[in-house]
Amino acid sequence: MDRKSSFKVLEWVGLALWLGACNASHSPSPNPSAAASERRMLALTAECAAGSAAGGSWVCTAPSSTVACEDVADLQPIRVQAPAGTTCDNGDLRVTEDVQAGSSVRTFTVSGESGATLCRTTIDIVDEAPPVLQTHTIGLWPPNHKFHDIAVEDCVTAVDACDGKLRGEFIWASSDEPIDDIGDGHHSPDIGLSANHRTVCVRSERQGPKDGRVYKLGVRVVDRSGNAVEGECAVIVDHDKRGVVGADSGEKYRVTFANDSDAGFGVACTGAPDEPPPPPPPTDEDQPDGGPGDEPDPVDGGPGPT
Ligand SMILES: [Ca+2]
Ligand SMILES: [Ca+2]
Repeated sequence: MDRKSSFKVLEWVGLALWLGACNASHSPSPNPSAAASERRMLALTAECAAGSAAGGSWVCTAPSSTVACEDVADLQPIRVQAPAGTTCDNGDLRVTEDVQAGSSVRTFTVSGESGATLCRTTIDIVDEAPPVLQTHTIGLWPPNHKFHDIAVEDCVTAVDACDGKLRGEFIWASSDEPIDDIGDGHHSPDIGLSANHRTVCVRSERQGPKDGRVYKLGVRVVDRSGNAVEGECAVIVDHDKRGVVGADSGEKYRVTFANDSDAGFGVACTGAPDEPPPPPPPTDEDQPDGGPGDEPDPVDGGPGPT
């Protein structure tokens, strides 16, 4: 009598969970360590099939030659047939999995109680669905004109049914206030991008006479099969802490990051001034004629600065 039992191949299917803290003072970013433990465990089983295998070898038959990642959990067991004269016992079957790097074809090996291989079968586990994004809202405070680094994982949480190695990058950023206008401290630029496109820096400031600043950051996340999804998150600088929260006043400008030559690429995100920039050096007109700092007056039409 067959003993009805099954043996599971435990497979960690990637749920890439990108969560991280940023340096915002009241960011609602979830706890990264808690999120990192959220993974879904899938199982594949092997069971003895009725009848004997043709020939003198054991035969393993996969429940399907191809399956989408999200359907792996619903797969039926691998069917195992023993050669004529041999008894298949569910209780003896062991299943192991071999994943070739760069391939979605998984080889499943069924072994007997002694560990000797009985047979193998393959399943092509395909990923045709892009990751799913959950976007976050990030708050910056105080509006002291400092840059804050925002990583892709601060901006979005990406989950993919198949893939634990997702690639994410920023593709654009925008602001609902001009770079330099009334009551904003006159610092510029306000948006920068790291060399690997995985961190954007935005300046924590807003115009005094307005209703708070809202940056938006565009991201693209791609899984190893090339399935891509785009999303955006908001970075908000409230006007004050007396109840005037940052309101989206509509996009005033946008910086795209498609090419290294785009505005915003390569802008240093560190060393932002805490105080307004120093006044320009005195010009010749500020010096008394013939005084120690006086330079000869330029000749109209002469060579300009090089
Ligand atoms: Ca500015
Ligand atoms: Ca606004």
